[in-house]
Amino acid sequence: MPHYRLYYAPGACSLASHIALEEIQRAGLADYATTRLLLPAGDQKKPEFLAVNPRGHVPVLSYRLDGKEGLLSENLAILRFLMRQHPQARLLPEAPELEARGWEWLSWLATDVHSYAFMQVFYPMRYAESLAAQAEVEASGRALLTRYWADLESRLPEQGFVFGSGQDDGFSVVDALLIVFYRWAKRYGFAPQRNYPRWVALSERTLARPSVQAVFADERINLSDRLPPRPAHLYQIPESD
Ligand SMILES: N[C@@H](CCC(=O)N[C@@H](CS)C(=O)NCC(=O)O)C(=O)O
Repeated sequence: MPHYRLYYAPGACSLASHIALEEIQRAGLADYATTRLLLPAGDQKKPEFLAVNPRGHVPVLSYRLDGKEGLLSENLAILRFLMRQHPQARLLPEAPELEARGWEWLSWLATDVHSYAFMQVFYPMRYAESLAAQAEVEASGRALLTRYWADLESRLPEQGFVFGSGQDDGFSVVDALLIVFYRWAKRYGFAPQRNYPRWVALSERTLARPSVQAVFADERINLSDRLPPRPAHLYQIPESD
């Protein structure tokens, strides 16, 4: 049986790959172990992890294929690899148009929502030097996210998962990635429960799923745990001489 190892950080974007692996394991298709990194402690910049991923990011998947060990980074690449290796896990619909719709969701979430908007909120010190400029960067990220949440809400179904109908319940990696952002939105004060009833209902369905409950328990996270301190010490701009 295939065996994987996922390098993850609690509640990070790696949560989606973690849920995908748990779905695969529960379907009896492979098993996996995990290595936990704590981002606020700077584990991702330590030499032992940089040897695994020199970019210093989670997730990373370690796998064995045709007798060779491999390492794969980038959340979407990992999800794609797992889908190809385990089509029976039905991590996305097979029909070309629906599959493309799934990638439309995944790429928007990974690029616009995560890398473009949330990064401004998480790490304004990477974009600007003075505290006032950093506050503007953070406000820009928040304004973008507020627009994105309205867009997201307008595209979600009233019932079921994003691909909610079909012969099984339609749970997919789109729902797995969406729960990452729902948790972040709650923790960063966007109060989805006030404005986005479809997103709240979808997230509740996702959270009730046994694989998701198991992964939340394993990562020791919930929807309202404390925000990590800003790891400013990792990203200080060098003093000029
Ligand atoms: N492009 C990467 C981004 C991964 C990423 O930003 N991971 C974050 C956690 S959500 C991380 O490891 N951050 C550590 C850091 O930036 O120091 C992917 O999609 O996998």
